Parts: sequence; structure tokens; C-alpha cells
Amino acid sequence: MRTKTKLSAAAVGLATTGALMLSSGGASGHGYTDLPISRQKLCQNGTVTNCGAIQWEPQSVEGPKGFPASGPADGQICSGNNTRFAQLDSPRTPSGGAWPATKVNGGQSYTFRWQFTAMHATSDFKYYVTKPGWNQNHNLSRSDLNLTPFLTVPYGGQRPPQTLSHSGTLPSGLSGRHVIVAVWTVADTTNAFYACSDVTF
Ligand SMILES: [Cu+2]
Repeated sequence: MRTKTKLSAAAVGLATTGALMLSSGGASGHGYTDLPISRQKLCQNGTVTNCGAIQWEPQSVEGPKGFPASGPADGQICSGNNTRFAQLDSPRTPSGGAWPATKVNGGQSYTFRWQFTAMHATSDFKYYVTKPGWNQNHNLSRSDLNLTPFLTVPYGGQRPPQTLSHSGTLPSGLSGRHVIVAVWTVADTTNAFYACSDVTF
């Protein structure tokens, strides 16, 4: 009897989870990068404060796919076109400082990492980086970026594990502060997830 009660409780729990998934469209929010650490993760872990709603849902930076030909508008790339996450687009944190930056070495291998709360069927992962002399004083735009990804990881429509790491070589010839834009393109929706990480070469 005791076991049966537990099973029933578990079944109710699953049903509730399913209902929540459906009510949020089933694809609203579900992954971010933590290596190098992304702006949304810095907000979530409290390193950067007063970020607004993103601090509760770093996995929710979901926007239209197809970057750079389509995708989020210039100035809204880091928020994936979500105005409620506009804090992520600003070159300054909500308290006015520079975004904390991860030290990286150009020309060397780096292991990028994603954390997923929903493992969507995936087309690929692509990584972009800002160009030498990019404008650090405005919201990130296509004109700031090398629009050819320095790393593409095809995923063939598979679902990733909860934590996914892959290695790639960081571009050489960059120095000082830059932004890496990671894009996770979902195979079976019109969307992708965006994560901006501040780095120092
Ligand atoms: Cu999702």
C-alpha cells in the first residue's frame, strides 16, 4: 500500500511536469553555456546582480534561428530578441561595470560546455567571436562579429545529454576583450538558443 501511494505521487508529479511543458509551448527555454561562463549564468549565480528575470531562467534565451542571415536583430543578439532579457544585450552589467570575462588563449584548444534543462533534437552548435577593433560601447551587432563561426559542431538531429562538452580551437590573432556568441540550433522548431560569453585573450 505504501509503495502504491509513492507510485501514485510520482505519477502525479510526472503529469504536472508534462502539463507545465505543454503550457510553455514545450520548447520555451532550455539551455545555456557555462564554459566559458555566459552572461545569463553570471546573472543566475549572483556574480552579476539586478539582472531581472534572466536570473531565474538562464536557459530561456530562445530566439529565432538562422543567425546570422536571420535570427535576432542587431543589438538583441545576446538576449535572443527577448526584450525581458535586455540586460544581457548591454555592454555594461546592470550595476554599470564591465561583464566579468574569462581568460582564454588564442590558437589553443578550449572545451565549451552547455547545460540543458530540455534536450531538444539538435541541428548544430556554432560559435562566433567579435572582430579586432569591435565596438565595445554598444549592444552587440553583426558588424562587431566575424560572421563565419570559428567552430561548428553538427549534431544530426540527435538529442544532447544534460551536460554537453565539445572542444575547438580558439581563433588566434585576437587580443584584449571579446565576446563569444554560442548558438544552439534546435532541429524541430524554428528557434535557437543564444549565449554571450565575455572573454579576454
Ligand atoms: Cu526548450
